[in-house]
Amino acid sequence: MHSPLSRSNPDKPALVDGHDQYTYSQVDLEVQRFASGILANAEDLNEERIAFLIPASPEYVTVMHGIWRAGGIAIPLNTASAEAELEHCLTSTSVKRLVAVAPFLERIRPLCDKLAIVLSSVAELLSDNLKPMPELSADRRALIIFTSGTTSLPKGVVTTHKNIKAQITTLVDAWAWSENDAIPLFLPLHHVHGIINVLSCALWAGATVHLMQKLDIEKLCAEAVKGTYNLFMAVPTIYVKLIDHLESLDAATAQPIKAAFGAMRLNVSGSAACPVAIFEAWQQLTGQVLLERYGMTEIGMALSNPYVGERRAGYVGQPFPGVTVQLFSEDHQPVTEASASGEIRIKSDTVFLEYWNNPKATMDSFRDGWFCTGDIAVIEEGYFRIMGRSSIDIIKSGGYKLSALEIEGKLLAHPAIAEIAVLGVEDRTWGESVAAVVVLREGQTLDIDTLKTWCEGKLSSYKLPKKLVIIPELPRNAMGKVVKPKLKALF
Ligand code: MCA
Ligand code: AMP
Repeated sequence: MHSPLSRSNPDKPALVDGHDQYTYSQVDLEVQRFASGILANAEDLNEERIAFLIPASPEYVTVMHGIWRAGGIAIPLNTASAEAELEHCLTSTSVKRLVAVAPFLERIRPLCDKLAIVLSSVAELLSDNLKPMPELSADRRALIIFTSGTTSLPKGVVTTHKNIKAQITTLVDAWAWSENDAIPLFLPLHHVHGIINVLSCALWAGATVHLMQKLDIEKLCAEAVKGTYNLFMAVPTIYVKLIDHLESLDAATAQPIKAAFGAMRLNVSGSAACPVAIFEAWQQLTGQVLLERYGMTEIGMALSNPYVGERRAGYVGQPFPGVTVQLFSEDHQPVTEASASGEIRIKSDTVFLEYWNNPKATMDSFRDGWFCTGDIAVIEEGYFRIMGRSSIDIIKSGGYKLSALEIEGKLLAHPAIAEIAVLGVEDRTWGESVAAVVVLREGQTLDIDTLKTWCEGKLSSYKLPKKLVIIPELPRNAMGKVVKPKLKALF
């Protein structure tokens, strides 16, 4: 699989960006030009890591597919990341070349200079001297996505061409993607949800992707009313925002929007638990029965409610065909008892290859060939229900996985902070929101706004605490470890 772009209908629009449309053959030609340009005198990039800082745009597709076609490993960076976070992504993967578009090109230049990375615009790398492309085996590395976890710094999740193909085809088959589909893409393009579930499935199936650089609820609703989309995929926070928006409108304005979502062939929710109240409110407003599914950066999608059949509120359904899922007890035994909980473990072609340059973390995340997700579930009447995570240090806010340890590590450097504990607290909009409990140094004061200003360049704004409580002492157990569950009561 060099470049998973549909070739069945070359004149069909693959991408729509504002008033501009790009057909499959136009996209393919740009990919070929970019792949030729980035290869320069080489015949194969041989898994060179090429990073790029590009928002949702035709250029994003050109670069991602161009790197794949030329035999490189694509590293899509988060356009909202702070410089210190980008530096970690670039140094931990020893990136030597980075591609960007304005305005990110100028923003990233000082960091590239500091790290001796060659920075290019997309335009500079488009060549009209089209070259033959290398033959790539399916087990070649193709993509690195950074994900937070129980360690303080994000890890690079490496997937191969074979993994990516399996992740795409699993969803294309299960959710009946076809070239008649049209979907809006507003999710960030440095995570599996945006990259695989929306963009790659659509381009594989020959569908049309309507690009939005940022979620714009009003524009989205206006396009929906025009009948632009028949498919919609989002995180629960976005459904909450849509519900709030619909409820803020007068009945005559809201009605066509509700009808437009109701007329789509599928609305999917994932990346975090969809509360039953949101599932029901969406159904009540639009008539759509949300399809909730469960996935993870390391495994793509694993569990899904059925496309045809009963979609159960509060449940994530059953394993996709080709994905083997087993619950395991704390002593690593398969859970056989009905309704007993256990950790979700996965075997599948969709499961990633390794954490980049981190064999210990890779080894620790597998047991007897099973990838251990750290998520706890039960099976009730044939449907999986996610009960939570084995680690309190992982926070899911608006679909982003955040590491409490990473946030604590960064904030501890603040001169007013003597001790800190970061945790996720229940929040209607974000699912969980980041909360911090702080012990101050003597004579110091602190509030959220000063903390926010201090964090600029160090931490992305969506990782910042939305709530801050100051206490004289953190509760600790006999081992000296902070007892975080006790702190939840403070919020
Ligand atoms: C934005 N803000 C947030 C978040 N997003 N705060 C907490 N959590 C968030 N997720 C803050 C910003 O820092 C900013 O704060 C303020 O909200 C407004 O920012 P803005 O960007 O305008 O917000 P938005 O456009 O409304 O963004 C909300 C969002 C976004 C659209 C829900 O968070 C998003 O796209 N989430 C999806 C993430 C995703 O795709 N996850 C998939 C990974 P201030 O004003 O103070 O600066 S999981 C995955 O891929 C697996 C495989 C799976 O299962 O899918
Ligand atoms: P990430 O590592 O960012 O890919 O996030 C993956 C994590 O998101 C999983 O390990 C789960 O904890 C969570 N997740 C994804 N989908 C769901 C869902 N439908 N319900 C509950 N949690 C989910």
